[in-house]
Amino acid sequence: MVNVSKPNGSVMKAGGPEASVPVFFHADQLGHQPQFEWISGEKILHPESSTRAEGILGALSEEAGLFRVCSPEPITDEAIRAVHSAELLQVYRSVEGLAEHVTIYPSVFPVGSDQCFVDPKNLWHAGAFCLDSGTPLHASTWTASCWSAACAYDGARLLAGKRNSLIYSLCRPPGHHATRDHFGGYCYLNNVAIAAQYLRQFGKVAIVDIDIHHGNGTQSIFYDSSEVFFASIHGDPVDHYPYFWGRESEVGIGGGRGFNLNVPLPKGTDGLRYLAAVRDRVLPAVTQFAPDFLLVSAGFDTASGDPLGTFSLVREDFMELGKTFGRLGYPTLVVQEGGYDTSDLGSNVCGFLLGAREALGGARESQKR
Ligand code: SP5
Ligand code: ZN
Repeated sequence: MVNVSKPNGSVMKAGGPEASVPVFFHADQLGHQPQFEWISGEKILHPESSTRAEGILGALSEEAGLFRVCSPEPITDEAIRAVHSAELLQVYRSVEGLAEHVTIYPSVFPVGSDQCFVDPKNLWHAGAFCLDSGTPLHASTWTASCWSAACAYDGARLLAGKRNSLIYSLCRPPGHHATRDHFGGYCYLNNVAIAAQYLRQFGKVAIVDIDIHHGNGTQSIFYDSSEVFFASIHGDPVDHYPYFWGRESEVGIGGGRGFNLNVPLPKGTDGLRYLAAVRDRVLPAVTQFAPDFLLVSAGFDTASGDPLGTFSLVREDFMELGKTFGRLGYPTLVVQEGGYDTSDLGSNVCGFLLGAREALGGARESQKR
């Protein structure tokens, strides 16, 4: 993978602006197929369908030669345990043996009791590890989640190897709502946090979360850290999931104070206002932190027409957003999060990545001069 032969026989250096963008994905991520969820008592078809990933793959494959799909290595327990508790992993493993027709929606939550008895092997206790009613457990959930995390982890390993300046991890199920010991928001393992934990041995890591939903899981995992900077730009939690987190006043704690930035935006935010907020509020904080690596927790549910969203970004906005991050010139790993309008998702992801690729190429050229 060091050198890539061009059709005309000349050789270009992999990782240069012309090289194809590695895309990490494994087919077993498709096995997790949540059927429905409840929102305010209403039963709806589950938005986090496996066709999301298929749509993204389809759109990327239409850009002849610009992307190449790579299968990740299986992820180790150790890499996952750098982020998650052994008890949470035990819950997932307990579900693995269930019959195909069984799906667990926890329904009893020991809220406010830190003294209660919790057995992670007893699935009646799964509510002790659960944030909401939209994140069901099925026998296939653990395998799919491990491959999803493996995509982020292998993306991080490749990024650290400095062979590529832009890598895309097609993670699904998503990850940014999962905390050290809770699943929720369709997320089981926090993919971007697992990548960040790996990369921090090589330098400072900035995570920018552009999903419309605040990345409460990622925030909580790095809340006391000054080595991992977390910025999230999202729908105001007053009327956007996850409701309880994402306010501007959440700035980090202890040594991590000042290393957490939340930028809530109102319902109906359009591309222009969104991009202005990124430019004026997110970028200055990221450049001041001066990371060695940039991880983008990339949700596309800010798109116009998204069934869960309230914003109205279009493909051109995502391309501009990609350019905005690419111009910073940091080695960049893009980790897939939400985005539920399956007709536009692939095109929006593609626009974002092409924008980032083009701008990173330009940034590298100007660094050489
Ligand atoms: C990864 C990710 O994007 N997770 C999102 C989880 C959101 N779950 C609850 C969504 C409730 C939204 N209700 C708004 C309905 C608008 N018609
Ligand atoms: Zn989201």
